[in-house]
Amino acid sequence: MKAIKNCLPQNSDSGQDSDALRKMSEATRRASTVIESELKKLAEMDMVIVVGGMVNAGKSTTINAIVGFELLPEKNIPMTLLPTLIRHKPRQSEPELSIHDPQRINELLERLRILGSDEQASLRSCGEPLQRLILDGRINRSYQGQENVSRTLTSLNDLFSLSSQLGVATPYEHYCRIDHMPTISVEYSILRDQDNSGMRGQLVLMDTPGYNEQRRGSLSGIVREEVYKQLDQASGIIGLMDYTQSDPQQEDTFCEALSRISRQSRCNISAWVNKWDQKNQNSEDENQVKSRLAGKLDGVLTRDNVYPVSARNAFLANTALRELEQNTRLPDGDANPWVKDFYKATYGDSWQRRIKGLTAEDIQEDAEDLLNNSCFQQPIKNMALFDFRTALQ
Ligand SMILES: Nc1nc2c(ncn2[C@@H]2O[C@H](COP(=O)(O)OP(=O)(O)OP(=O)(O)O)[C@@H](O)[C@H]2O)c(=O)[nH]1
Ligand SMILES: [Mg+2]
Repeated sequence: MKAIKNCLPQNSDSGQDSDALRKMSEATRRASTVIESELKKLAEMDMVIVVGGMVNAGKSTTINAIVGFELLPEKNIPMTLLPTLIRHKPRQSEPELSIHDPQRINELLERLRILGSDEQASLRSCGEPLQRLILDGRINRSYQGQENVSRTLTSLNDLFSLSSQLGVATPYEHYCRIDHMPTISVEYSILRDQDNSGMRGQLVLMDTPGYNEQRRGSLSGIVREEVYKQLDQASGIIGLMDYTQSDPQQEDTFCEALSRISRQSRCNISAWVNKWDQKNQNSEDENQVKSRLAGKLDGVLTRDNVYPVSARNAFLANTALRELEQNTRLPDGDANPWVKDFYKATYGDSWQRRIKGLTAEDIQEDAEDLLNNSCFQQPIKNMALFDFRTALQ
């Protein structure tokens, strides 16, 4: 606008008029190029949905389930330390991991290599991939394929955890900035058959460390602060609750955090109650869970935004369905432990006897049942609808 005002005609002389008009049309062209590029940026803007919750709630498993690949490290011990972005890229079947400024991590590896003999002993007790990385490896700018991506992320998380315990300075804060986080691009298997033409941006999920993550050493105390201050850039938050968590205070603490966030930001919040496969006749039913959480999160969400889910079964089913679609059979169970877990979740403890004679079509049908029973599809549908249709309104 300023550019246009500055070249408005100052007097009525005709030579000067045509000169002024030429300048004006030039300024208008420049202004419209700027507007066009801003609109393009808006249209391509990422829609970030943060998956948050306490340690071990199943945050990484939830994202692996959506993606249909075992990409993010998940274990029954505190695992995720580095927040990680997973971007849905239609038609990209091979996951690709990008690491921002890898030289900062390579400098950390150098610092570990010159530690004294006591610390070197702790290095020898860590997992083999990390030991090899510390001994003579380096981190690259990008990694392709499920195995490389998963191994690299596990090593990176272990590297930051070990460095923190040894009191070695890490570039942790740098990697907590949303534009510096390790980022995986891949097509989410759960959105594969969706019509993407109406999308106004790219859907991105953020895996986070547990809200109560407290690793000893140089990172203790800063993890939560660094990660949660990124939330003002989120379009939505999935608050993951652990159905099997027996300490109600854990849930209260995270609900208070969600209430605080909801007062500060306008983002859409839903609560997913994970590990629903552990429900039995004596435990809380769906109605009770919804009422309890909607009560605790009054003003943040309603009963309709509380979803009991089994991320583990959704992960197993989605991964099996993707394999069956691509290779018409499941891979060897000895080399791929998830396959045995899938059979066990689908056919029970006597799975070895029950899978004899089953065709690929039978297994596909049973995997679809497992996915339906994981109750995962409804919240996914709502999340995608919210994200693509309303985030920019
Ligand atoms: N039974 C059952 N176990 C689950 C489910 N989802 C995750 N788990 C298990 O819970 C444990 C923790 O899962 P993760 O996905 O690593 O949890 P997280 O919240 O990412 O944990 P941190 O990164 O350490 O904070 C693993 O042993 C998972 O296999 C589920 O739906 N049902
Ligand atoms: Mg995790």
